[in-house]
Amino acid sequence: MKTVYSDLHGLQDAEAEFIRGKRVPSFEGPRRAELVLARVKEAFGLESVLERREFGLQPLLEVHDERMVSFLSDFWPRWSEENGAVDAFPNAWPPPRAHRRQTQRIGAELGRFCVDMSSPLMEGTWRAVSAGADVALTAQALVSAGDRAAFALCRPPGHHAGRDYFGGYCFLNNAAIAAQSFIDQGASRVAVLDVDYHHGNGTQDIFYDRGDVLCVSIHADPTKEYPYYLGYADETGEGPGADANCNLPLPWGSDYATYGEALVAGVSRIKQFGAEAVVISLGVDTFESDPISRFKLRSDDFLYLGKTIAKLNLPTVFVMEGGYAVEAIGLNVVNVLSGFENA
Ligand code: OKP
Ligand code: ZN
Repeated sequence: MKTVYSDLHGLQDAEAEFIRGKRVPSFEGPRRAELVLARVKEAFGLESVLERREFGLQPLLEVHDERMVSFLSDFWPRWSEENGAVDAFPNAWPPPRAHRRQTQRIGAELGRFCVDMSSPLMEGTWRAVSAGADVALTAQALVSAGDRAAFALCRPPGHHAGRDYFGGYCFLNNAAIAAQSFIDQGASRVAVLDVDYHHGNGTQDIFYDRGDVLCVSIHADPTKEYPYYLGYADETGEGPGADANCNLPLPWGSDYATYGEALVAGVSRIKQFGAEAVVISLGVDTFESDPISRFKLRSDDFLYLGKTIAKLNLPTVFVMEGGYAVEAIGLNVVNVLSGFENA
């Protein structure tokens, strides 16, 4: 399978994030993608890696609010003029029942779109994240042109970015952008299967009222884990999207015995739905040694995860999401992809 990669992701290089009240070095950094790339080259060959093509703004605007997209693209000059070249975190948010009014201060605007303190903006953020979306779109284009599967080695991740908000290391929802692009090319039913440790709240938000995109997410119990406020089993979709959203939360400490059952259930939902293509939000932060997560998957389990996804027998776009145990991230990702290919 081909991998699409752009080194522009390196422009998103946050110094710090905030965990349990402390400012700590960010777990989400350029090394993650560099290590995955190195392993992919070893496993599938140098010639399996392709540069991205550029698709412009239109595919982003199919899933994101135009105001958020222009906020992201225009942010840095305004922010740095006021505050200097310092990573931007919000420090104010609109409270419940406030109207979403536009203000005249860039810091207050930041709080209207950015829902937490894990996604600082910096000079290169827009170039990094728009390249990431192009990486996902290039992989989708390979699959729509006939490749059975492709791997979009995106960074930073995307599945916490909703229609008009971002957070959780994410800015643009690469997986949603790829799924929407199948629809725009004529597919009538597409599925997103999110195997990241964290609930894909942004993807759910984008497709919640739509019946043409089924979202299935397997993740840690949101009463204890980010993104906290979404990801519960009773969120099943609304309006035309009724029954086209499936959350499979699992307790802390879940191992592959538990995880594999949820995965089989998720895969059979996708079959029943009649999806014509599937986008995998591929996080490997379910790994036993992940520093911010609490599932217990072992490196070999990722082979089975890939094999189970292959049973769908659908055109498949893998989009990189989380995974913070950098020493094993390359092996774990390659295991999913080889489990899929050798199924
Ligand atoms: C991104 B992805 C809470 C801190 C939460 C955000 C985690 C984002 C994970 N202790 N920080 O889904 O891997
Ligand atoms: Zn995650």
